[in-house]
This record gives sequence, structure tokens and C-alpha cells, in this order.
Amino acid sequence: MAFPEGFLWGGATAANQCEGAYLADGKGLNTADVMTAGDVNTRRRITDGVIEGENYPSHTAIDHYHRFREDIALFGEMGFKTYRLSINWARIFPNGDDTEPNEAGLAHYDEVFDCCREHGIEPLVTLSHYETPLGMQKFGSWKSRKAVDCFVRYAETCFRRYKGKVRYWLTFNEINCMSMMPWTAGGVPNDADEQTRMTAAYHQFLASAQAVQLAHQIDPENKVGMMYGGIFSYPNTCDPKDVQANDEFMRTMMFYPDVMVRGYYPAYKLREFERKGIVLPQQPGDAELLKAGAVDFLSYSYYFSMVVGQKGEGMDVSMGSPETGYTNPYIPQTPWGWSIDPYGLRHSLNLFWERYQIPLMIVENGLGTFDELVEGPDGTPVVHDDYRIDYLRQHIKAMKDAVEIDGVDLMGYTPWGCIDLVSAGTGEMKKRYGFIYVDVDDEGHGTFNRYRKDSFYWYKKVIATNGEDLS
Ligand code: BGP
Repeated sequence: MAFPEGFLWGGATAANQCEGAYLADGKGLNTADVMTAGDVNTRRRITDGVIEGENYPSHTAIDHYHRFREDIALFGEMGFKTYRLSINWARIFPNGDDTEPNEAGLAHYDEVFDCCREHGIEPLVTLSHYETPLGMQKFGSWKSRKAVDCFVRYAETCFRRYKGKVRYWLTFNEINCMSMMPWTAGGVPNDADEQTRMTAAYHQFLASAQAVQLAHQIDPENKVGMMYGGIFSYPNTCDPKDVQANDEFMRTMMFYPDVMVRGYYPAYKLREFERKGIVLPQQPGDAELLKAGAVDFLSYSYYFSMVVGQKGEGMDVSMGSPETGYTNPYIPQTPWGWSIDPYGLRHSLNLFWERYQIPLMIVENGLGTFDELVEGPDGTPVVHDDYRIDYLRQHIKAMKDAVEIDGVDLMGYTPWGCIDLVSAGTGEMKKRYGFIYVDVDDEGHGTFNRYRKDSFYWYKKVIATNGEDLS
């Protein structure tokens, strides 16, 4: 068998994209709650507080907050071994800097984790997935070292409360997004300069390192991973100038896992900071902390590959459509302009495995596209999503090759949006990833009923055969 026994098959979601109930039970506002809906051509806007009449997708999302039992039961039916979800930080610390946690928020996740266990599902919890309490704006969010203390208090609260219920943790979702979308990554304005972004990233590294240490102290069973947003690129041609441009581009991303896995900044990044006059807000003891807080495993998202070349100046890597000025002519794209490159997944697994030699996990992957709900043979609505099955089959095959042929140590696979949810990039509902269709539209209207897609039954079989039967 290619995939090891105990391989963590499952699915992934994020609180702000699925929970809704944005003010329930004492929750505070977070950075996602002030992001309006957009589309493939229109960027989401960040408003100054919640403005009446605007469409904020996080406010209702798919109402997972109230329907998690039904949703987790469906995951159980598919045979999930793990469910990657995030805790909504502002449910636990409504303003971010509160001294005491909100009991109602903590109790909610007790129920969620208990429900997972009832279905034999191991929770994999992201502490901060694309949201930061809005209350932290008063001191500049991650620009300030105060954010480190807020996060560490929050992380410690979770580790203590959910001891024995949760053993797998991720600190920050796609931490390298601080370079591209700092608001999403940590409540830092999107027009922040590089010094500010690097300061905020430095603070997140420190916070993550402290969390790793605390997690281990509180429960030696805990495993904490980093989460890298899957940016991987090929040089546009074999012209060494293109190769160099690509190397330089990849370094703007790879220093994130370098710091979190190795526990120190790579030389190339320190030299770059020197050249640019960027200064990290280092304090005595920080270097030791980063070193001691190296992660146990590396997780990442993989959706597409990119192309970078010497003419890629003014590169814009946005969420809605990854642009570097180049399109790969050899591979197809989704309607949202995301390239489809299963080999790129195997390539990335080898890159990380060769570089770090620590266990890897693919915690996001999938095809976000239009689905049509039609009437099934017995009258039950269904989605015939053979295009999604095809995408997933090819990517699972690529992982299989990486494990079987290349010897990569892969822990698990949690495809993104295992149940349809709000798109982070565009705020749309119609960009769907799920095995489960949710009847809600871009304006938040619908019955919120859940329906199994064809891919639901297919993935169930994949899990039951531990990835052997992909037909
Ligand atoms: C990742 C994020 C997720 C998720 C996914 C798909 O970068 O971690 O939160 O949304 O991308 O992106 P989108 O929702 O824009 O299709």
C-alpha cells in the first residue's frame, strides 16, 4: 500500500468561511467580518467597521456554527479520519487583548471536538485562519509585539482547555500571506510597506514558536505544524536569467518555512534585509525562542503552480487570480484562472522533503468551480461533479507517487472546503470545492440544506481503500 496505515484522510474548513453566527454567544468582530464580497474581477473591500447594506459573507456563511453536528456526521459518513477546522479567535477572546476568555466560545468548541470524536474523527485545529480580532487594531495588530502576548494567551487557553481532545495544531494559516495580503494574514493594512510586513511576520514567528513550546509542555502528545500557502513556481524558460528571477521569487516565500522549521532566518534573507535597510525588532532571547519553537511538521495548501521569469516585474500575486505576468501554456486553468498542475504537487512534496526531512501534510487542495444542483434518480438533489473527481484523482495520484516512488513522509490529506463554503479570495459562494453542496448563494440566500455530490461517494471509497481505488 502506498499510503501508510493511519494516513489522515479528511477535509478542511476555516471558521470565518463556514461558521456564520458572527456575533453569537459573545463573539467579537474579526478582520474577516469587515471584508465585503467580491468576484473574480472585483477585489473584496475592507470597510471601517460593519456598514449596513454591505454584503459580508462571513456573517452568515453556511451557518456551520449551528449545523456542525449535521456536517460532521456527513464527514463521518465519508469515513474522515481527521477534520481540519479553525477556532475563531474572537469567539474566545472577543477583543483579542481580553484577560479572560469567553466561556460560551470555549464551550462551543468543546461540543465540536466531542462531536468529531463521536464520529471517530481526529480534529486538526488551526488557531488563526485568516482572521484576527478587530480589537487588536487599537495597537496596530501584528505590527506590535503586544499581538504576540495576545496570541500566546489565546493559544495557551486552547491547549489547556482542549487537552486530550485535540492533538494536532497549526498556528497560522498560510503565514507567508503576510507578504501578499497582510490584512488577511494578520490585520495589517494591505498598503503596508515591507518593513511593516516583515515586522508583523517576525512577531508571528515569535508567537508561533512560543505556542509550539507551550503545546509540548501542556501535553507531550501535542504535535504542532506550520502552514505554508502553496506558492510554487517554475522558471519561464531555461534562460539562466529566468531561473534567477524564479529563485529570487521563491525566496520571498521560502524563508517562512525556513524560519519555522529550522528555527532561524536563512542567510539570504538576512543579507536582503541588510541591503534594504529592514530591521527586525529583535530582543534578547528571541533567537533562542525561535530555535526552541521549531515546528513538528510542515503542512501546506496546494492548488496551482506559477511561472516566473525575468520580465515578471510588478508581479501581483493576488488570491483571485495568481498573476506573475506568465501563463503556463502546457496546463489548463479553472474559470478563476488557477492552473491545474498535479505534477506540481509531487514536485512541491519533494522540494520540502529534501529541504527539511520532517513529516509533511497537504491540508488544502481542490477544485473551486461552479456546480449545478440537479434532481437525482430518486428525486433527491445531487451534483454530478466528475470534473472535481478528476482533479482530486490526479492530485491524489501525484501524492501517491511522491510517497511510493520518492519516499516522501506524508501524514495526511485534507482537501479544502470539504463542504461548500465562502471563498477567501473573492467572498463568493459559487466558487465551490465541497463533497457536500450547500444551498446558499452569493448574497447569503437559500435553504442552507446540505446535499451529497457524486464526489462524496467517490471520496468515501478512496478513504475506505486507503487511496488504492481511485477509479
Ligand atoms: C487558501 C486559504 C483558504 C481557502 C483557499 C481557497 O489560500 O487558506 O482559506 O479559501 O485558499 O481559496 P479561495 O477561497 O479564494 O478559492
